[in-house]
Amino acid sequence: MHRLHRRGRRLAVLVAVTLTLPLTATVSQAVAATPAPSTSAYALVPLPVSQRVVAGHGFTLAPRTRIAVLSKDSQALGVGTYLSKLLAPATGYDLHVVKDTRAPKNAIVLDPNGPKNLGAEGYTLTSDRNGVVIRAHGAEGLFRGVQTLRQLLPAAVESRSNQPRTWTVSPVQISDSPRYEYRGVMLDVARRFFPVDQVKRYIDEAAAYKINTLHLHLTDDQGWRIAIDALPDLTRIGATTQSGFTGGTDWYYTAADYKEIVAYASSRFMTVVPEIDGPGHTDAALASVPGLNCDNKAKAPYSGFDVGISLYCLEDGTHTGNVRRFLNTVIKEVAKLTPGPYIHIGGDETPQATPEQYAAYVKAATDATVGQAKTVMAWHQLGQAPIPAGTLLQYWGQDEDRESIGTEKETNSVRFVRNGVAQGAKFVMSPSDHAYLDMQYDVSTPYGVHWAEVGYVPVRRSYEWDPATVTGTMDGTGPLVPAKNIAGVEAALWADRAYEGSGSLPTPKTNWPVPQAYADYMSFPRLPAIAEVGWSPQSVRGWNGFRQRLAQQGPRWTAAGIGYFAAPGVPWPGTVTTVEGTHSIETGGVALENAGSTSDGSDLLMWTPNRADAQTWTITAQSDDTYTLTNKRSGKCAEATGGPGTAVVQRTCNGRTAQRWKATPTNFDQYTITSAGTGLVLTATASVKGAKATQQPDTDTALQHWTID
Ligand code: TNX
Repeated sequence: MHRLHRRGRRLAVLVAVTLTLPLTATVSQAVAATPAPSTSAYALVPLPVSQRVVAGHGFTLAPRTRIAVLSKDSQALGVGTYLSKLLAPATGYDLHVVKDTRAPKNAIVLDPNGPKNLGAEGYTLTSDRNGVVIRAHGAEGLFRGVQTLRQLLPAAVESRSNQPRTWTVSPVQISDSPRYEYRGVMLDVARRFFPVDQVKRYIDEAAAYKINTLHLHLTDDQGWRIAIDALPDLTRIGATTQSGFTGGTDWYYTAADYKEIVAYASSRFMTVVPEIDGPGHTDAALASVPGLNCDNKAKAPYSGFDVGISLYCLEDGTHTGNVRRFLNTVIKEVAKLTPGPYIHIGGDETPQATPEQYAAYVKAATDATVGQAKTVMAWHQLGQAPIPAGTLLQYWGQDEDRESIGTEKETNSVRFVRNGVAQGAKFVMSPSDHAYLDMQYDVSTPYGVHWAEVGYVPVRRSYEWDPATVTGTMDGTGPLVPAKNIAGVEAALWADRAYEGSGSLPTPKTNWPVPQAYADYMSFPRLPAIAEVGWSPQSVRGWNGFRQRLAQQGPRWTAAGIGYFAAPGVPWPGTVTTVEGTHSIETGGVALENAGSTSDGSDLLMWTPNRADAQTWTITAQSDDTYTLTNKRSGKCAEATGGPGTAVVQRTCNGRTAQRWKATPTNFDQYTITSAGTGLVLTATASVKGAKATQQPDTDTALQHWTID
């Protein structure tokens, strides 16, 4: 695991905090202080619609505890078996799964005969000293409820080795169902091949957070990863490359491999969506099938790092016919192996295609898909062309697109989305500046790109967005996609640059993690954040609560062997934040910076957090219990003079009172930062990039509460 102990954090020797203790508002401010018992809620992710913490001891598992399934349904029984196997390694218990007609006491009861209004995935869970009952309308809801049950047990339950201890399920009454029916994650197995066992492991990791769809990006310039019987060259040639690698012989899924993935996903109530990308992102196909090229010559297999480099030949009737036949063959075979309703036909980034060529691709690919009785899914660009009603478009725009809405410079994304809506498309939201898991968290993290306008996607950014407004103007009004057209959310883990230092091209010395290590680090904690965006009602979500709950997931990931990023701003158990040291100083999702200026007297302002030097502050204790704040980029100190509303500036450090600040803890690991000179507190004027950093009287408002991480 990388950087568990970050700069500015110290590992404290602490009494082990019982991880299933109900959270309190102040759990982690000084972890050293014993968290006051509270009855608010358990640290569940995603947050359930409602939970009531019940007094008493909860249900303690015993080796002879039974898992009683109130049904003969094989899927419901399968959930029982799944639960038994899940609990076996850490507990050492072999809990028996029994069919029952009435709920026994002292058991874990799985009842799939709950009312229909629970929906396919809703469930209720009650736990007290007499047992646990999960009730749902069918097996799928039971499975979701079992994921909640896991989090009501001690974190050690996630360990794959025996952990002798008592296993008590926290006492609670939960009633829960998802906000959106589609909650997906995409793996880019085309740029970086994930062997079957690593895909399965990722399925388990995602299922724990109630993700229900696995989108496999199976084809791209750098590789074709699914064997097609009728076109063996697609894998014989097209699978020999990856982004950064050549010479592979088995970098693809055979039909049997793919079936194994689909079956495994299905056993976790997860639907597989296969993506056959086109008409761009097709070098691997163009290298394998000569007739897809205008000159009928196979291209060279590609193992580089660029996007937008390839296009099926759609310039004349003969070649368009070739593309049609090719897609019919491929999509027919893929559809046969895929029980789920969707085939994803890509459609992204085709700079060289004319509108006519693009439309010809869309016609060929949608005909082939509909011909196999599948629903078309595609990136939002597909909205520019005629599409079948009910097509599911995947929105990957960003704030830049939203800013352009209604202006003369509306982006193509905005136009394509609007056109898609007009054609009756439904949408899955994957805004690249929130939901792209390949984005670097901040300048300090080893992997990832930062092409999206804001550049970096810290955990908070992956959490703080709303699918209902993410296609609206920046104030959230007038979304392009109406609420009824939104099917859900998807996190996307691209892998075209899955190596350390991916801001630039790799060198022979570059460190390449194994795919699952890259996936773990980029997905945790951001995948659980997006899972909650898709599951929990917007009205119950909030960053301060989330980061407290998220922190309690850390020990679960450690127990499960997930190499996560112990992101700053999350009060991970066993760490305390110290004011002294090198920090990012943030409020409202934006960070204090000097805009890169090195001049005396320049204003400080707020910007999207990235931990670059301009946002890095060395906080140094002075003899009078105050601190100076020195900017790493300029070497200058934060200074306050004047009255309320005056901008806080930077100036050459001089040790005077105007450059001294007091830090006073408030709730949730936050501080008010008060000028020793003016007595006013550091205040951001808004939680948007570019907002001013001023000083104001202390009114205890949110933008006067700062994290120092
Ligand atoms: C854009 S957004 C892509 C991918 C890249 C990714 C890198 C979209 C549909 N396509 O081809 O891997 O950016 O972040």
